[in-house]
Amino acid sequence: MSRCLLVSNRLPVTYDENINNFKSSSGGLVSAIKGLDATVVGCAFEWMGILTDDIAGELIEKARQTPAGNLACHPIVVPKDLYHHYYNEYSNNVIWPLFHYERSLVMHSEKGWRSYCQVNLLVAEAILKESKDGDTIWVHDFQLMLVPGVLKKKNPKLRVGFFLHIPFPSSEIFRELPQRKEILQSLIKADLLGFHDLSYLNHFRSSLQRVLGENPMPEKSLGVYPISIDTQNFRELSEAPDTKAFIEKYKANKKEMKWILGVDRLDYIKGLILKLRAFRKLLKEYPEERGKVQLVQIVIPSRTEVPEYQKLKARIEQLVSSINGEFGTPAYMPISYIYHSVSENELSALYQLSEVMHIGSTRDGMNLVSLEYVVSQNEKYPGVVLLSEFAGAHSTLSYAMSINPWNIGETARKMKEALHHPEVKRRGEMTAMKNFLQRYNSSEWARIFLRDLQYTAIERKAVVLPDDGKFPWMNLLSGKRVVIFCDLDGTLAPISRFPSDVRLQQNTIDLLRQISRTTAEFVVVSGRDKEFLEEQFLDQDFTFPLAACHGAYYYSPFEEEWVNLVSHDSMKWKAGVLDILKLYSSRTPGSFVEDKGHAVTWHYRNSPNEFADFLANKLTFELEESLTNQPVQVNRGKKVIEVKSVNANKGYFVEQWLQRREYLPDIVIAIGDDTTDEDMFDMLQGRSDVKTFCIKVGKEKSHARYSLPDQGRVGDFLENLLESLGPHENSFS
Ligand code: GDG
Repeated sequence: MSRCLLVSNRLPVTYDENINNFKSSSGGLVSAIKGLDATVVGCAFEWMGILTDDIAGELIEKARQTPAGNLACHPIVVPKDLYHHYYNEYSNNVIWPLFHYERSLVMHSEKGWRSYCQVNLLVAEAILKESKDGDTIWVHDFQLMLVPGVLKKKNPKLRVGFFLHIPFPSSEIFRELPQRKEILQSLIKADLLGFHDLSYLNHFRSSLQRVLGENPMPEKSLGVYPISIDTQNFRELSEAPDTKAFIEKYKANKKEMKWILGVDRLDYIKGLILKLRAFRKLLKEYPEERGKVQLVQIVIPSRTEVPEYQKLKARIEQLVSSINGEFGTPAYMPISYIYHSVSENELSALYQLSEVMHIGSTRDGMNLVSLEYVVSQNEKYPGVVLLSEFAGAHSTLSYAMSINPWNIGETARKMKEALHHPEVKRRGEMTAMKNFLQRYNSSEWARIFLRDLQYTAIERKAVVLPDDGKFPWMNLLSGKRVVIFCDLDGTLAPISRFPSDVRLQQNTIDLLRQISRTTAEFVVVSGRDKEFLEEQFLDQDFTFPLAACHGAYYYSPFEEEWVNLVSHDSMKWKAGVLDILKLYSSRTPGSFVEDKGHAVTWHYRNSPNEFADFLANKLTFELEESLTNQPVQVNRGKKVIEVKSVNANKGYFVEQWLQRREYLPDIVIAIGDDTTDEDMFDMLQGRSDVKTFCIKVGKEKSHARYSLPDQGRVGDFLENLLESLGPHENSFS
């Protein structure tokens, strides 16, 4: 089993003076990782994190020997003073507020930034020292954003993944960061960069475009992986005798009172003031609820030495006492305010006893509390989740009741609605969410991330077509079931100034005719529309299966008709996008818009360079902002910007094509010149059940393991391919 080094700011253990030793600590990331099942994920995990040098040397050794759960720990020792500047002055005073859209709380500091650089360097050096060949490095969160850059610079062979646990803000906010370039230039070095939500990924892409002027990250190096929880553990916890004891104890006092529960770390992003105001509004506007509902708010102390947090605590406590004063009676206290953490059994009991869980974060990377509440619910009498639409969990918990925490009146109305939500609806909604979390737990989250990381290419030089036009592996082809997926523009036919001028040349047609007579199956996979492919291929005296619009349409020579592989519903975005592209096209001389059915493209090859590039940057940004959460991909190719349905993807098409076959071929060859062909290469090179050879035409960066220097060598390659396929009349039926 390979080793995966998890790296985060802190180790998942904290020093406890009473026992003079370390014990397992809690927190979002820790809860998620502790639940990972190594056998499911397929990796043996070890954890690296910082300990400050004020902890005696002997204790540091103890930390090393104290596994967190079953994970070995490797402390990285950092001077306490340096840690303070890195953690408090930069991570918490700059990145945290800025990334959570709290610009007024950002406190820039030169020293903070210098310390951030220094600590990130120390962490990266410790990783380099600890890691061995074949290890995977998985770096976590906003405190360590410079680590991927240093690691890849010093050892490009290391496989490095990075996961951001907090939101990535809109580029409008991000570009205010003085160190925006340094941060982006490091993050793009990761082999895989993961976010909780698609909107964060889109913001990141637009930031690359706006700040660096380009998006150098291959599509497969970016991904959305909403974190989950250790579902099984929470299920077991809900049945544990200690939890039952808490339930019995509280039930006796609670009686008929309904509880709205809040569990939040003391932080301005958690929207605590807004929540209290909404609760006050509930009691004011709906007097019939007074005496019947109580807000049970647990606030976990956090960053207690920071003045901003002290001020927030004071404001919360003032508001709590004012509401209790206004609506309380000797027999009724509207808000039960608890300012300390509770045991996991007590937490589980509170989840089970509360009719409503309220998460009112103004911004929250994900929010695990909402997921924990769902899996702790009783099947027969479940509660309701009121969930801020600004929490990443909003995309996962599709049946939660959405709130905009800034709208106090509406939130109060939703609180009322949630308190009286019919039982049968609650049951259906909660079961659907629970079932999802049963399958998609924290192990699944890590497994998917690490699987994708496994398949991201590690810098390796492609093998260039030798002078004799024959790759050595072509000797393997004779007598085998071979399938060839081949692109058209820039591969079978040279690129032309006007796309409509592109034509197959006579020598290529001759070669294709001969290939069509071999036992190999040749499939043309193009971004072009159906009509164009028909013109090029259907009047020939040979026929091939054709895939148009990146695989959205498929033509089978046996059926002699086109099949639409993408559903109508997933194309609702198209009309709006066409309007935007036309607006850009009308002000850019020499450019035009092409409607390809499942994709729309803006071409600006013949436009004044600088102006068109400038508009292309703007357009990419506008599209990514407006298409957040739509099932589309925005791609920048060679002087084209294309928006296409995610299902109209060459990789997806090839995968479906192989899946529909009764037998897998022995060998699959894919060849193409464009960025859209990378999807095909990535998909194929990630498969272990079939031998694949992917060939990039051109010198640009690619994941393909083989390359032809330019389109001019394609003929040469096809000739040798033909020869290597061997006797023509063979049959495998
Ligand atoms: C960051 C991001 C993202 C809380 N109080 C008690 C207690 N907890 C546990 C909860 C939960 C965890 O702490 C809190 O996780 P959250 O996700 O809600 O929030 P952050 O700590 O801010 O985490 C966040 C997360 O990273 C993971 O990516 O979701 O958006 O900000 O597990 O159960 N546990 C116990 N007693 C308490 O009083 N035992």
